[in-house]
Amino acid sequence: MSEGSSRNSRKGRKAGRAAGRRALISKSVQSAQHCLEEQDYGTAYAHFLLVLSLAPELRDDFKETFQYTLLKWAEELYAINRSEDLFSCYEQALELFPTDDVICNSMGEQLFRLGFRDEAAGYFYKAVKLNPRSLDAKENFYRVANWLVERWHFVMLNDTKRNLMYRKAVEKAVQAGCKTVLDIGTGTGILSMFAKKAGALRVYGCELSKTMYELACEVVAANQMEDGIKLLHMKSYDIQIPQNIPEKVSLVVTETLDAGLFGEGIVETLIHAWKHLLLKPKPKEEACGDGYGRVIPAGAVIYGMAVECQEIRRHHRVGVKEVAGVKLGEELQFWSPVPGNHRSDDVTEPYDTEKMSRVPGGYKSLSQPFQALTVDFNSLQDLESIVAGKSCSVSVPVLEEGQLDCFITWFVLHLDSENSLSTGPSEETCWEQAVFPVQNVPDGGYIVRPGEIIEVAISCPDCYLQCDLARVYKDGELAGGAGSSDQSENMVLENENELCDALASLHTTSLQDVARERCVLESGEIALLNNVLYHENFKAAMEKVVSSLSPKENGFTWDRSTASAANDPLYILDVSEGFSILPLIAAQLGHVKSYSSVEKPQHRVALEKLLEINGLAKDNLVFWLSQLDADGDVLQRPNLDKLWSLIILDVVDICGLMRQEVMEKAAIARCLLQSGGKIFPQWIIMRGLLIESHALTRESAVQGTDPTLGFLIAPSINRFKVPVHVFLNLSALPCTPLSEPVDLYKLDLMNPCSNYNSNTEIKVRVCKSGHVTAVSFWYHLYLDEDFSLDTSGETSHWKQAAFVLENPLDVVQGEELLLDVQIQNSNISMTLNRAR
Ligand code: 44T
Repeated sequence: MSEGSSRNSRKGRKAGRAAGRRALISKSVQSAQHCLEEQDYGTAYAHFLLVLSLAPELRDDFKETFQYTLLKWAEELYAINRSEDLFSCYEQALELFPTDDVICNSMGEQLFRLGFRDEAAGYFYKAVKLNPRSLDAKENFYRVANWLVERWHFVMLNDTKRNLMYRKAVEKAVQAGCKTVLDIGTGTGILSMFAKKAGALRVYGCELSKTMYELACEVVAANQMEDGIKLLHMKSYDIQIPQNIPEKVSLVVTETLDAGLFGEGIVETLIHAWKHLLLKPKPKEEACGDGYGRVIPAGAVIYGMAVECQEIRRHHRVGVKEVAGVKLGEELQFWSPVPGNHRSDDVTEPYDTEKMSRVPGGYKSLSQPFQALTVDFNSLQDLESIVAGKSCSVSVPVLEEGQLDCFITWFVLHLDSENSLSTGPSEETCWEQAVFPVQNVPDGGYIVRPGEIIEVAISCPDCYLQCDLARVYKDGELAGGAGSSDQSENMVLENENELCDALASLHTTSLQDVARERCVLESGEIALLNNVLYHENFKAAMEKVVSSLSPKENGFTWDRSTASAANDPLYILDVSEGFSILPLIAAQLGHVKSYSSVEKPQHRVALEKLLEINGLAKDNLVFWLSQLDADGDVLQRPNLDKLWSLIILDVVDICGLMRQEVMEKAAIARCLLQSGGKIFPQWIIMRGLLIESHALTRESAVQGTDPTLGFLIAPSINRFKVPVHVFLNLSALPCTPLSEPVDLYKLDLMNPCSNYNSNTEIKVRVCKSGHVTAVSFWYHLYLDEDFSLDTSGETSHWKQAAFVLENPLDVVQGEELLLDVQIQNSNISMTLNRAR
């Protein structure tokens, strides 16, 4: 058949169209590829879109090229702020490839960096579901999940005792006539559901977090209560009557509390609620509660206790005068960031929180618990006195001799007159305690003895609980606090008025001591400075590198070039995060030029002061970041004709996980080393062991419907569970070890060959029968064959981590198991299998 005649027949026309389509497709493919070569990603993207819409059969072939083009084009759109176009591109791409995890994950990343974190979480979650092996998507999902749903939700929902207590109190109030209920900070909606189930007529719940609000909607629907509970995505302060809720309520239930009681803003929240959202309070003389407003919890009593605790001490006070040959000196003082240095614009609380029962090394009570403060949540006047800065001082007799390291506080929450729960340190509770380290302690520590009285100053600046040492006295006289050389260092106050004045200024002014340089360090940085073993190991290993690289006195003949090389110092770079004195230790080795990458001006001043104290010349230490251009990379050669003798990388974060991009950094570092130069650590071994830990299990997911008293909450919130737990103190974690520690993984920073994206299956022998629920892990950092650091050691400033297994396994002693460990970037995944 000739071309001419076919064009006229129907079949011919169809064939012609098909040919035209083919031609268009192949032309577009050519254009797309040409544009790609020219890096014109926008046009390439448009061509590919056309091709893949016209020819679905090509989708598989072009998938990867298309993904690449999309990602590149999205980068450009992002750079020029065309975010709407950016998202349209992704939506188009997802229409072509609705089950593609890479596009889904990338969409999530774009949403995340534009601030749409909830939406991002949705796409990451979808990407993980589409491809459970995608470690990138998993890592992204876990990161946002941790952000969006705080981990304490799991612990609280698993606390049956707390749930029962709240249910009882709510039931009692509703039965007593409170028929309209507002749940402030509804979280997953559990308290609202208690109220509805108890027979409340109308229940409103407000929640300021978008993710939690959406979760609550899902939970309430899953329990078929959506008709009875109205949920609002708003802060209680913004609720308007009748716009948002039609009426004032007779009951407010809330658990917007933190370890320090007021830190979640309950005082301000309830003052507002009493003024705008609640019916009037019941007058005292009235017997019947009908028609009045009330709050659950009704009130609380805060208790405090004086405590000796070595673990808290080493995180809040530099207790050493010299570290690996570096004198710290009187002229320099290190401070921990709580509480005296708290600023009102800080987002964090002015206290630490700890589960005291899980502090490594334990603690010793130096006093009886004392009552620090009481608050009646049903009294507007009481609430307002707290905003007004309610303060008092309490005299506390010393019961046991010891170092006064901190005060801890907890509270007894009176839900109503019959139902209370305590967040105390020896209680079985999901709660932590608030910790107030005693500041500005003399060198030998502050020793208190039986017979002495500690005067504790309690106050509420900015509605945050605050607990300070005012003074210690004995028989009416000031006590020395043995070991204290300088009384003026302690805040000693003579009477109550003075106390209040001083408290008012305590949080703004520093003591008038000008001769001393002050440097505020994070608690992890203080623990690091206290870690003598760490610094001594570094010193010893650095000495070896220096001596191996320094030109020998005898040995070979001197010529001009070796002579000049001999005069050249060795260059050592420390790229530790945060404060580090390793460059000073290096500088003391002689013939070394040290480079520090500290960022904070305060840290720099402190290091300069230490140089002076230790009699080192200023030019021994270079502040590397100030030498680089604004966006200069830390890892570059010291100067054109020099390379580094040693680069110190900070590979493990104090949370207990490897930092991101360690291998990438090591790869660059290797290129910048002189021959014989080293990277510290040279290699890293990840160690781990099988454990049975119900505490970890309770922190990782809601355990069915039992703890939530029959309500279906677990399926919804458990979507946000994250298997890796960080910031653990393994030595104090309630758990049973079921195997010996084993090497899980080796990362060689000096010899990369075997490292990348390793998947390994490790044989582990069970040493005790039980139920393996998790694998705890930590790291050994090898500076060289002789000197290594253990991130789980007693003096470690690092915390440790654990991986909670998706499928726990019952095991018997002697059994051999296979642990599959996958590592990509800083993301870890583990599966435990029986040996085949
Ligand atoms: N921490 C306990 C906090 N909210 C508990 O968005 C104990 C911490 C804890 N919503 C370890 C262990 C524990 N209007 O979802 C949150 C929050 C919301 C509000 C609307 C308001 N005015 C507020 C104020 C807060 O309420 C929920 C609970 S607040 C914190 C509770 C297990 N670490």
